[in-house]
Amino acid sequence: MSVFKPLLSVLALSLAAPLAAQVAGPAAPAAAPTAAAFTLPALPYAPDALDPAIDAQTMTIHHGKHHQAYVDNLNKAVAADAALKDMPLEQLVAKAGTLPAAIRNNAGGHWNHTFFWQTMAPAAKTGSPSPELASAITQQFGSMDAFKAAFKAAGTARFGSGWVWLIVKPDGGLAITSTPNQDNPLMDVADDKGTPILGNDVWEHAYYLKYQNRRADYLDGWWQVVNWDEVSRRHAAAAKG
Ligand code: MN3
Repeated sequence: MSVFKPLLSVLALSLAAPLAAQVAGPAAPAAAPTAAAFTLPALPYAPDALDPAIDAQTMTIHHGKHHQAYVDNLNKAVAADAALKDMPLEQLVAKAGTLPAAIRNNAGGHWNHTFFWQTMAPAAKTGSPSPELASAITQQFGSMDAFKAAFKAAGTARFGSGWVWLIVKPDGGLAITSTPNQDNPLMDVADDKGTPILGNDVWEHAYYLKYQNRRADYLDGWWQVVNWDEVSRRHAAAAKG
């Protein structure tokens, strides 16, 4: 019987672990029931891999300092409230408008940046929009160029800090929207709700070291590193409902 025990626990772990965790690598040791702390995900590429669209120093500080701070501050805020201690990130985001500002800002910051890293890729590995996504973009915006122009316009028009998004609306159609601070379209407080499939961070910390005040140039350069394979995957998942 003892021979089968290790096999059984491996099987139990792999059944319990989320698919993403299994794909990412060996299963982590089972977490203690009380340790629900959020952690900084590793960048899916080297910090200099998005250069010249985004320089290595910006990536290192953005991921290692800014994103880390959202994670740390989210853990602090959640630890202060027993009712929120074990709530998944997606739920904190969905009800952000009913929660303290520290939770709204830092849960948003953690979700948004995790999404941001995943939806970018080195220029040689971005793939291209799936036929379904390309057709949906053309149908909604007229052409890929018109879509990019509208996305850039929304990004430059965002006053102060925030994000610009391409979302799948509840009716399945595409829309461009922008949110302030670390809000996102999954939040109850969003003006335009939907599932983000692409998003760009237009906080100055995302571009200032390389582009200074030229946010429009950052928005132009960023298309080189949009991970179209991942955006297409997310489009397919969201459009399926
Ligand atoms: Mn940021």
